[in-house]
Amino acid sequence: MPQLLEGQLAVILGIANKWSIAYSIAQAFSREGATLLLTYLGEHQKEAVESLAGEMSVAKIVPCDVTREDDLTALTETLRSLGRPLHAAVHSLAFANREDLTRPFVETGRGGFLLAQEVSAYSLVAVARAVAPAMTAGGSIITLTYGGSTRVVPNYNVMGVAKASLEASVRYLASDLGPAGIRVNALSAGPIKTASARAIKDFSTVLDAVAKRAPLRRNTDPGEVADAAVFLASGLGRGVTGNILFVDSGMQIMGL
Ligand code: 0WD
Repeated sequence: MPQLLEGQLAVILGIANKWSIAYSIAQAFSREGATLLLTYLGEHQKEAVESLAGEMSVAKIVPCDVTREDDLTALTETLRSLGRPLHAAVHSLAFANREDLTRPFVETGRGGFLLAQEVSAYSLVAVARAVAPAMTAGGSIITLTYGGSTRVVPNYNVMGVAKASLEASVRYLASDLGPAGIRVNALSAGPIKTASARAIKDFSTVLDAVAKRAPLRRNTDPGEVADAAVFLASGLGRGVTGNILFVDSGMQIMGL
């Protein structure tokens, strides 16, 4: 079988450990022939990302805290220094205070609200601005979202509002960057057991509900999300931009 991303360069933000959705995407991109630039958040994640990178084709591993403009400027510089066009960028990260994912949404303070927006939504705008100059032959920017953006999911709270903002940002970015041949899309994944997901109170009841009620009667495998990311990054997705693609066992169509 021909590799779908042969000869491509992709930057992947958001690998924290082997359970991260970004790690599954990195593995799928690598399987399809892409060379990767990986980023990590803070020294504590550096070692983990370096050891996970071992089995993949990785050009460079660099630090990037998306709340730091210096880090984003350095990312642009690193991409420039590689001297080849960037084809894809994966933004697979989010953050909210744990207390905002456990108490009623109405209790959300200003600081927690703004923090979730900054890290989980605004960062896509900042990352798009940082990587777009390297996408000289067009490209694909992919972010990760969740259906809690449009429907109330218990305890998702401030993150649901941030994901709504993220999804709207996808549409505005797609409109801005489309003329340069850069596509911007989101994958809306079903719930997956990762470190971030464990911060959400009673997350296992959400997993149970999906397994019982989703059309496919099972939860989402990160590999399924990764394969959809390959589609969006590859030429097969060339006509798709500004879209929210659900990879959630069909859960989003269900009323009750
Ligand atoms: O059920 C799930 N797990 C779903 C996740 C369902 C649908 C969507 N998603 C989304 C998440 O909201 C997120 O956008 O997928 C994306 C990836 O999440 P994940 O793979 O579930 O979580 P995780 O492995 O924890 O990766 C998120 C990482 C952070 O991990 P930590 O553990 O440090 O919070 O996001 C990164 C960090 O590596 N991150 C940052 N990266 C750069 N700068 C920042 C930051 N400021 N903050 C967090």
